[in-house]
Amino acid sequence: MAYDDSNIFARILRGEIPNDTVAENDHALAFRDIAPKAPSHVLVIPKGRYVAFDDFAANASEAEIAGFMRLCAQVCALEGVGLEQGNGFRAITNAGHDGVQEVPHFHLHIMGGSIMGPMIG
Ligand code: DGP
Repeated sequence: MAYDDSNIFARILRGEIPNDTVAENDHALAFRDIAPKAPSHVLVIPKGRYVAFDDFAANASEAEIAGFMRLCAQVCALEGVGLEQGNGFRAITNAGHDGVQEVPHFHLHIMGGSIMGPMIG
């Protein structure tokens, strides 16, 4: 699947749509999900044009991957995000049709603040 620059996260990255940013670095942006599924629900996205996890893992540079992962770690430790108590969290990514991915720009959901329900359902 080719990357589509009109997707909502591309528009957020271009500053066309407001977002509740919690952290940012050169390679990635972390912001609160508009429809949270947990008391704390943050999305981490690369700033590069990657459709889904497999595209990112295969094609992103080492610097982009490191930047993305470091921002994830920062989100989990950041005061005020709701995960910093150290009680754990769930990190998932949906990819493609079977993964029921709604937004075709790779993103990791980081959720916590309460005990998560079953994974499948
Ligand atoms: P999925 O592609 O299925 O992994 O889920 C996309 C997530 O993105 C979903 O939890 C809702 C969230 N979302 C969709 N549109 C917006 C938006 O405009 N702003 C924010 N912050 N989140 C959004």
